Amino acid sequence: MTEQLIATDLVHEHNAEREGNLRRDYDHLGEQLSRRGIDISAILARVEKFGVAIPSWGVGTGGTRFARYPGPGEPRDVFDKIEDCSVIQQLTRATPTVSLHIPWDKADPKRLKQAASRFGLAFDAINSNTFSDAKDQKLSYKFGSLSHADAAVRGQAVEHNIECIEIGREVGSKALTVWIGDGSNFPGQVNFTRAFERYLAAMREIYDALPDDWRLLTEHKMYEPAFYSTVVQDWGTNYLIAQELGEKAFCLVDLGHHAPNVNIEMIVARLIQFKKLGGFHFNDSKYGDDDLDAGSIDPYRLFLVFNELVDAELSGAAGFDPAHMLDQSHNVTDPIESLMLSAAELQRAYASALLVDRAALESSQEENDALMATQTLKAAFRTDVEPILAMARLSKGGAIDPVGAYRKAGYRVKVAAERPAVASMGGGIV
Ligand SMILES: [Mn+2]
Repeated sequence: MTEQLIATDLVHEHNAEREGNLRRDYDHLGEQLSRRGIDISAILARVEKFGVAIPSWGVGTGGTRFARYPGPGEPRDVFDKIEDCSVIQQLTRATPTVSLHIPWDKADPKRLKQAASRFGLAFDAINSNTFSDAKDQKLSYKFGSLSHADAAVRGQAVEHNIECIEIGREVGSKALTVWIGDGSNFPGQVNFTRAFERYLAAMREIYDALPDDWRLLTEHKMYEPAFYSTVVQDWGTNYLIAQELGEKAFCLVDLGHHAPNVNIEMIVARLIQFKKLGGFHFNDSKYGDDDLDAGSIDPYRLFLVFNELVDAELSGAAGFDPAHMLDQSHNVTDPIESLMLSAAELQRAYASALLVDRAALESSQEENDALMATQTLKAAFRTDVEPILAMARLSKGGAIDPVGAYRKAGYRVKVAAERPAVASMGGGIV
C-alpha cells in the first residue's frame, strides 16, 4: 500500500466541492472539441499517461550568486526531499519519478530505494556533479573536470561518474546525465580542440561503464560558470558528442541553456530527426539560465516544443522516447507549489499540442498558406485545456486544485515544525 502524506480524506473532500463544476466544464470542452473532430477522452487518456521527473534539488529553495533565502520546513536531506516529491506526486499524479544528484543525495542506495517505494516513486536519470568540489575531494575542479589539463583530475571525474552509474543501478535508474561546467574565462586560456579531445576521451571511459540498457544524456549550456568559452556549449557540439560516443548516447536539452531568442523547438526537431533527442530539463527564462518555473514566461515557446514532440509521437518516430525532467530554482515561492504547477504546465503544453489539426497544418504548409498554418497552431494553443488536466488528476486520485489542497493540508507548516532550518542542503542552480 502506497503511503500518502496528505490525508486522503482531505483530498476527497476538496475534490467533492469542485467535481460538479469540473464535470460541467469538461463536458462543455468535450462538446467544443467534438465539433473540431477531436475526441476529448483520447486526449485525456494521453495526458493521464504523461509523467515528468522532479529534480531532488528543486524541492529546496534555490538561490542566486548573491543570496539564498531559505523557506520554512526545507528538506534537510534526500529522505526529506523524497517526502516532498511524494506530496507533489500525490496531488498532481504527473510526477512519478525523482531525478537524483550525486553527491548531494548520496545515501545508502537500499535506503533510497525503500524511501521511494514507500510512496510508489521511482528514480529517473542520475545526475553527476563535477562542477563543484565536494567535501574532502582530493583534486579541485576549479579549472575543469572531464576536460581538465591534468589527467589525474579527469580520472577523478570519470570515477565519480562511474560511481553515479553504480548508485543508479542499485536504485533502478536507467540513465546518467552529465553536465560539466568546464570552459574558460579568457581568450587563450584553453585550447578549444585539445579541451574537447580530452573531454571526449574521458566520456568514452564513462560510456564504456554504462550498462547495455542505459542511456548517457549529455547536457549543453552556452555559458556560466565559464564566461568566455564552454566545452559543451550548444546542441551542435552535443550532437557531435552523441555521435562520437555511440548508440547509447543522447542529447539532453535544458530549455534555459541557450542564447535568448534561439529557436529551441527547431533544435528539438533536428535531434528527433537524427535520433539523438534523449530528454529535457524543463524550465523557463527571460534573460539567461534563469531556471524560472516552466511556462511562466513564454508558454507559447513551451507549446511549440511540445508541438514537435507530439508530431514525433503521433508519427511513430523511430527511437523516440525522451526523458521529461524539470530543472528549476525556486527563489521566491514554495518549491512544492512551483513544481506542482510546473508539472501541470507541461501537461498543458502537451494536451494543447495534441489538439493541433495536423492534416490541416500539413496542407497549409504544402500550399504555402503561412497565415492558416500559424492559425492552426494558435487555435490549439488558445484552447483552455484545464478541464482535461483536472480530470486527469481526479481520475488518478490526485487533487482537482493541487495548490489549493496543499495549502489546506498545511503540509509546509507541519514539516516546518519537524525540520529545523539548515544552512545548505545542496539546492540551487544546475
Ligand atoms: Mn539542467
